[in-house]
Amino acid sequence: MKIIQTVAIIQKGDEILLGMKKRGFGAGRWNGFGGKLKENENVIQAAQRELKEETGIDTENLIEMGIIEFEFKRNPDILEVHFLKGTDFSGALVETEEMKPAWFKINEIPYDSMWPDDKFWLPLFLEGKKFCGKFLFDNYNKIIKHKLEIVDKLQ
Ligand code: 6OG
Repeated sequence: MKIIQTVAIIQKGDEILLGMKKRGFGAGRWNGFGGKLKENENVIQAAQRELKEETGIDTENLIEMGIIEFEFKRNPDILEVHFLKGTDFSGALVETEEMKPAWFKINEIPYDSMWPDDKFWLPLFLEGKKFCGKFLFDNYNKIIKHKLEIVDKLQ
């Protein structure tokens, strides 16, 4: 089954907002905010809703920057993750049951405590480049193979 998910990252000047995932898939890793699409939701709507649920903030200007398909050996599901960037937000940032938010300087991103794919696509994302890719994981820590390309337009 293909499961569509979102990851939203706010970029303000030379800092980005990440959250430490406290439970569920990817717990113990810093990541952007997001989750699965609900029925009748598009990617932007799901990303806005998840960002609000996980941080308390609202954003109106999310832009889709990349799409990556993730496969995990011994797991038939494909995760199609859409990565979105926001540059503005309103409301108060709070810690929630799912995420502990923190701002990171772009040259101090905690890649060692993030999903291993992030060091490949996040630099492109930060430079404003759009990307598409596929990653195959052996387990949840090791990438066996990957393909990542810069594109003019996402499909
Ligand atoms: P829930 O299933 O807890 O949301 N996600 C990934 N994020 C990154 N950076 N790399 C990956 O590589 C990921 N796989 C999934 C999508 C899970 C959250 O984790 C993201 C969702 O925001 C494999 O609702």
